[in-house]
Amino acid sequence: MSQPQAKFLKDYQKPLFQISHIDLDFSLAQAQTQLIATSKVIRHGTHSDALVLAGDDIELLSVTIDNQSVDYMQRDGELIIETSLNAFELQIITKLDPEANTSLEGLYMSDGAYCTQCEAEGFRRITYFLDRPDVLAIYTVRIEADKQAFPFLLSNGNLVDSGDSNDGLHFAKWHDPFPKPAYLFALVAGDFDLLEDSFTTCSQRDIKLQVFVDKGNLNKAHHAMASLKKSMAWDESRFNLEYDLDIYMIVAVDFFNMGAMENKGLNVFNTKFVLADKDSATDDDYHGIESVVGHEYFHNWTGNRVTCRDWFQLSLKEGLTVFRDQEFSSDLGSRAVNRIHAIKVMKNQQFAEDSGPMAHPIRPESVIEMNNFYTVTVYNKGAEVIRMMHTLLGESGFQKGMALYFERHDGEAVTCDDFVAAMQDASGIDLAQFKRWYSQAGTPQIDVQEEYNSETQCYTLTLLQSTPDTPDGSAKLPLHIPFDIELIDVAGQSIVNKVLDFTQEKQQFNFEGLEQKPIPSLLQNFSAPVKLNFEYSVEQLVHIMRFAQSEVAKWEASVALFSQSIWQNIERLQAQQAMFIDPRIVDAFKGVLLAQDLDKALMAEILTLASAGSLIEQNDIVDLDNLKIAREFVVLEIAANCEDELLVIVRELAGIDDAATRALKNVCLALLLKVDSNYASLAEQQYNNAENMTDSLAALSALNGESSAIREQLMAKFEQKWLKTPLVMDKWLGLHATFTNDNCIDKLKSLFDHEAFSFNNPNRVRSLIGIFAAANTFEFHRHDGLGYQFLTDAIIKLNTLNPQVAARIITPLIQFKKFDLARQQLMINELNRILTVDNLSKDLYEKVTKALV
Ligand code: 7ML
Ligand code: ZN
Repeated sequence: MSQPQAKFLKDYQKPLFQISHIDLDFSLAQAQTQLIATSKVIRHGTHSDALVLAGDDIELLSVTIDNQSVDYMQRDGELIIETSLNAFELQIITKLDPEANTSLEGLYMSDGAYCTQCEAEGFRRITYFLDRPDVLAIYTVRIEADKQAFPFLLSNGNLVDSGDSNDGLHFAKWHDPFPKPAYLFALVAGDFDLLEDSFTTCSQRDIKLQVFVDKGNLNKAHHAMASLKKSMAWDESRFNLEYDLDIYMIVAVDFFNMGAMENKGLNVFNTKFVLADKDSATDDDYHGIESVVGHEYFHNWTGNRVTCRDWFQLSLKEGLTVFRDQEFSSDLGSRAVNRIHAIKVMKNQQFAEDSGPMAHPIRPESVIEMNNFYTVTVYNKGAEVIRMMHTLLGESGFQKGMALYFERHDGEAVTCDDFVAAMQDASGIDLAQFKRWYSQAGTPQIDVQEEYNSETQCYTLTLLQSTPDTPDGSAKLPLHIPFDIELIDVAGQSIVNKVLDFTQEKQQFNFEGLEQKPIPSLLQNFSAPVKLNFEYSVEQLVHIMRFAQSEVAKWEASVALFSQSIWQNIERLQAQQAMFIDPRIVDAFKGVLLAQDLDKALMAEILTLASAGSLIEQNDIVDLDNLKIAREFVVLEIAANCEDELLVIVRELAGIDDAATRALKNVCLALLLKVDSNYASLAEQQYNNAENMTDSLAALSALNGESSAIREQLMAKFEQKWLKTPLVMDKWLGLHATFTNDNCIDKLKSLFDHEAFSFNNPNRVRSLIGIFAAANTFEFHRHDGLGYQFLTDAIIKLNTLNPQVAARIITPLIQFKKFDLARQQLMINELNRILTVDNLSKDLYEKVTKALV
């Protein structure tokens, strides 16, 4: 078999044909689905090349042009039609097998309902087509199916016809007036409960809003509906963007590879990001739903009205839409806490990707399997790049840029360069150097030196930037870096608060007239996606925690304090010295517990001590065994020295119905259980008194550090209560996956046969296997290699069932360079085992081969 080939951005060519209209006529039936696709095709320019359409895994029944049969050729994944006509009607009849489609791409069944997922290249699993985002067509879709089994027949746009036909069948016809690329097409047919509402836009148009959920879940759809209405109002007030169709539908399905999909007028969502009530969903779940509903809604302008020219431009819509959903969450909730979450994703996940074998720029130059590029780099670093432009232009300059972008490109398929050009032209700010962020992979490091001259009263910061080489070979030129700083005096007063324009490889910044050496708070608010290398003293960090104006800076300082202590103790262990914690560090955390003026959600963030996984990302190589010992020691020292304060909080805040209060109380509870396992009774009490899922789950999670009778008993109780609620059982599976115990893997293997688990459902696989590999650091990296083996066995099984999910959960296995040689060898052995699998998917092939070079 020939090996999968990469495609390159530099090879982009305009489409040879345009398809202006397409009519899709679906006959959905249990055994087989037939689709008649009728397109208006127009030749672009004067060439005489054949029409080449993409198609995957579909059975071709007939091809006609202007009602006449034609000659065609098929080679792998393509249908080639020779014609000399310049404009013609092309009709293609195909047969599909959605029941057998476990990949959840194209047309498939989710729990008895038909649904589709076409981004990025799934439409070619439905019919032969110019399946590329720069081909925009007007869609008319007719769906016919059994009326009883499939009472709702949905597609994009407006319903223009519907009725009954023979033999218990009925039909619906939808028309979407907005030309769109094939990846935004959607079809859903099934039986649902329907929540309806409406929204009046700024120009007084009434929009019908519909949320479709599995039967019996109507009472869990209200938060998603409320989130949708907030999203619509926010996009009008902050971005001046109004909704354009008369109806907006969201369908929640159980089987879905990603979070959700922004199909025009008909979003399809993973149930995880729709269904919620107090008993079954945590505060984090509520927050996640609001942000994903927002994300998909915001795509209507950033993605749908203006779309991508080609898939290398994915960050054009995703980076921008993540930035928009982050701003939405920040405007509605706590800006600091939202920022901290975004920073954690960058430091814990994106930095890892950027230093591993899959490193790529936010606009990749080459791709084997597009599904592998829905990454934290394209999405989250992409959003950081947009955020830096926002920092450089300010809110009003940025909004002018957005307005110009829509004025120029509404209805078009464009590039990241087009976006930056609009920002530059609208603001007058030169972004030529800034654009390097789009083509350079890797995380830049900024080394900072400070100098204070008491005679001249001048304080100098010297900044040096460099980016390590990455396997993609992209250039590493100096970047335009907005570097946000605060200088604080010894009394805690703010002296300087500004964003430095750091553009050279090495640059000095002088601050005159300072009577004393100030304390610098650097890279505030994570103003650029870079690694900061500055040797803060304990004293400086404690000062920042007390006095910095920025809440995010306080949190960053607390992370640095905690981390420093761990690195020092690892060194002590390596030198066979006793471990030790600086009492000023303990005091700093105690100070947070006792603080009267700090937001509780921020206190909770500070007291959520950095995970092993995030510590691993701070250094190039890591001594994992000593990391475990040192982290346990430092956590215990902090917790034990704060025992009284922790107890007060846990007791006083119990039962208060507020998310931030719960977060603080629950992190304190977890710390108490580190101090003394007798506090398990507190967790038990909380579980038994809990009136919401946040508190129930926090109690179980606090008990997850070691095996105990109480844990066993409560886990069994939880299982019994929630056995028939899959999304809640995902939490239970996740607790097993993060159990820090020698028997963890054996237990996980036994859960493969549990009725709540199925390899066919991505949510289940992520909860049991994905979370284990990504979050149970020390069990995954066991010396005997059983963790790697466990993951690899699952990946091999998923290779045929669902390649996308298989390739997503492999991430921790390909990032092996940080670990000792013995572990590296074990990981490499497993990757080699994957390479020997028959019919290895392109998804896994790309990641494994890149890891093994
Ligand atoms: C990001 C999505 C995909 C993949 C959703 C699929 C999407 C592509 C889709 C942030 C918030 C919610 C979902 C996603 C996400 C990976 C992540 N177009 O809308 O980007
Ligand atoms: Zn998106």
